[in-house]
Amino acid sequence: MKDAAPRTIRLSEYSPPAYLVDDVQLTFRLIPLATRVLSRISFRRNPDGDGGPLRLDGEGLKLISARIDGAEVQPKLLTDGLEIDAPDTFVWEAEVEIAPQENTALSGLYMSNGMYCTQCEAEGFRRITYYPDRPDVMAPFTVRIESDRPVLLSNGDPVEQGDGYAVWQDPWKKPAYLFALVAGDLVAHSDHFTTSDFREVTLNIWVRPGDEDRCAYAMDSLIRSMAWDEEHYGRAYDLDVFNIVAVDDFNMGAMENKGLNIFNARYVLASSDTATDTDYARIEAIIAHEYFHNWTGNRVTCRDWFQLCLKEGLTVFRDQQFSGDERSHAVKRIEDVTLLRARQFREDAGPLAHPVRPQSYIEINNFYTATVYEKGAEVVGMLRTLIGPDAYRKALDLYFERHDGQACTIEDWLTVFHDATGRDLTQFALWYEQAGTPTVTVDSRVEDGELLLDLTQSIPATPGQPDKAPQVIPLTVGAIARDGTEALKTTLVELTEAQQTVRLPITATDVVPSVNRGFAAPINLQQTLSQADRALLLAHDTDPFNKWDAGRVLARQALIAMVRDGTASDATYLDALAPVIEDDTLDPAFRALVLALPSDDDLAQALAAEGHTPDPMVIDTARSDMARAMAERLEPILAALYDDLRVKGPYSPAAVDAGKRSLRNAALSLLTKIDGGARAQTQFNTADNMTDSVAALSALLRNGFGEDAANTFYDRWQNDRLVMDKWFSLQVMTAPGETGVATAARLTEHPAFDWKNPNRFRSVFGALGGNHASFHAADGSGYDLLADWLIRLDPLNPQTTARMTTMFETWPRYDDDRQRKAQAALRRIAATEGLSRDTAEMLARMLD
Ligand code: B3K
Ligand code: ZN
Repeated sequence: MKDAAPRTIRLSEYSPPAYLVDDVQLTFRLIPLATRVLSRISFRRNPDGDGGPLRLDGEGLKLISARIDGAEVQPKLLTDGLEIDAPDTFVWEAEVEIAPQENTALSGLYMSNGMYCTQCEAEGFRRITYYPDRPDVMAPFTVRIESDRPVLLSNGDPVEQGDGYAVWQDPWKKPAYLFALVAGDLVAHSDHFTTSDFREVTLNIWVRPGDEDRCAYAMDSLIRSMAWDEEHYGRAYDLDVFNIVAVDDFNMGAMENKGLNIFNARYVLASSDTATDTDYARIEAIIAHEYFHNWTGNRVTCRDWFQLCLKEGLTVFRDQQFSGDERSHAVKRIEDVTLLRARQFREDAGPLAHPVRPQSYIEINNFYTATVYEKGAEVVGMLRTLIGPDAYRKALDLYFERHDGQACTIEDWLTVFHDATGRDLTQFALWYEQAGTPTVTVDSRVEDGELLLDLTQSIPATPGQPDKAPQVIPLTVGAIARDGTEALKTTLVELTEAQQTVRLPITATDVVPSVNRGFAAPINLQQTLSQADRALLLAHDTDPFNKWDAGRVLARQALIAMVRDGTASDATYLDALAPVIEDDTLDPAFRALVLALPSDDDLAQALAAEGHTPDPMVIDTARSDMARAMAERLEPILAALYDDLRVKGPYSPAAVDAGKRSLRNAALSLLTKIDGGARAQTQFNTADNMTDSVAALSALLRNGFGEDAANTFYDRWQNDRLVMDKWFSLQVMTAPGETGVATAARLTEHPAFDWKNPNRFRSVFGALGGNHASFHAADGSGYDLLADWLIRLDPLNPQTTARMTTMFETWPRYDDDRQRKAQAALRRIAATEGLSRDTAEMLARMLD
């Protein structure tokens, strides 16, 4: 089906709906190629609307019949819906036909391995029936499903079921994007939860038969999330049943449909032999995230899609708090910031930069971005830092009390904070409006027993926003004296001007300032510190984030010197690293992060920010040389860690054991550079869990002796789809130099490369994007291979195609030749006949 002519939607043009909906009743007669959807919808004219006819969204629907108050009508059919004059209150009844079996876009009602399932956010409901498919139209839904499948699910609570049918009722008003339906041959892993208001809730995780023994961790995460939300936000669950369904074909991670979360199977299913510690942590975070949406997203939803960060930024912030509480705040913060810098700072620095609340879009699915999610979460975190945890809780209580059942805006959100604290947030609101990562420069000196900081802030120009006003930047500042003691405890400084000087009392005469502790503000910090200053912070900073970051800056500077000047790896960095790595009072998970080098892409980003043109092969070589130098310099420590940190006893995914494995495997990765692969091979042969197995296989592959292990891994796991995704992605990601392109091309020929499955497609091409030297291969072959496959995928699955074009977003960083090749690849995709609106918008933004 061809998209209608692309239209730009603007926040400034928002107008309330002409009609509101009081009640929705749907009947589904499920048939793969001819499903009938019968709707009975009670409409009422919106007193705040601007009059006009009834306009319903609809896409690819075959209208069988339509009635208004029982009388047959002939609405005017448009390419993207229908229109008809209607009275002030009336009942609309329609019957439409759709073909879920032919729905390869995975938006609306589609089929995955014989199971019917839905994905409606953002605008998939209009592919199911005619409806005002916008989040500010909210209604209770009753859904009857007729099908031969044994398990029939929809939102809310079950009210009736019999042979071949089931009826579900969701009493809570919701927008259509939260609608869900599932019908399939499924089995449940069940449990229960009693809420703080004594509601007995049945919890079910529905999976394909055979997968039921891999649900325990997701269930455990769900129960912990439910308890956490009660304790920390006073939010209890509000239905008698909470269902989660795992689906193999899914465009993203998961979806928070009311009472019926639908998940990509990879974020539900886990067992120690098939899932890594990282998989477990992601499952925990995503289960929590979708559950937390029940209040931040569902009970309080968004007025329009420009307000997406209202639910996503807040819910990401909440899931980050949860994971920090469940595991380690320091480790979680470092991981989150690493991701923020890798994805969001990268987005902010390129052609796709946009504000946390964008001003316009063509396809809203293109704005489920790192900026909306991750920077959106940072903005919530900054509000909390500025007003403190107690005022934050008070504001959130007011938010839920005032806006329960409503579709809200960022203005509503900020007004709540203003009303709860009396604080003027006019300048703070710029965080939602201005794109770009602020740069803060810090010059410091000690004068009369005080630390003086000269601070400046500037925000780079981004597409459509040449000039920026100064923002409110909460900077958390401490200081460490030369003897390693703390000379200033963490103090909050509010930077509001382009230039500002602050004075802080300190207890020593010679100190190193520790600025932006905990990464309180999402900024690029430019602070002139010597290597010795950074080494002091790495050794002694009491703030774990800045302790880690001091090491990271040393590593980055050393690597950049290697890349630019061809210098040898830096002794100061390696010397500073040793005592931290062997300090067993420090959490092993933290030490593993200290040991990790910035990625090739991070280094390219850093070089570009300093005005240099990154050369991917030179970067890759430098990073590999540095890893070898680390291994040589730290060998005795690494070898001892490797031997001592072996986890005994049965596998547990909990943070303590996972942390030990992460440090031990970080040591293994370095040691494999110099031990000929002996340890990795032994570990691969004897591993009793997937974390150790994947770590060993990666180390072997990265160093060129992984071929046999990869084959053994394949033989063992060829029938397990989630593990096979790892097999595909590991080979591409670890392929040395530019060879990842050939590896990816070869793997696309493999019989198990089911390119229509988004997980499998991403396992090869997402991994290619993660292999910097290969994707940016000098001959352009990485760009061409990706372009070929995106052209192939686009007609089937525009959303996943459009999302994967972001692998090209950094093209302006590179040399002229690579730029030309990347642009040529992008133009070739853009010139494809019948290209989707999704992909066309992304290409236009990247090429303009
Ligand atoms: N809200 C969904 C994302 C929907 C993406 C639509 N393209 C999952 C989440 O953020 O929880
Ligand atoms: Zn979300």
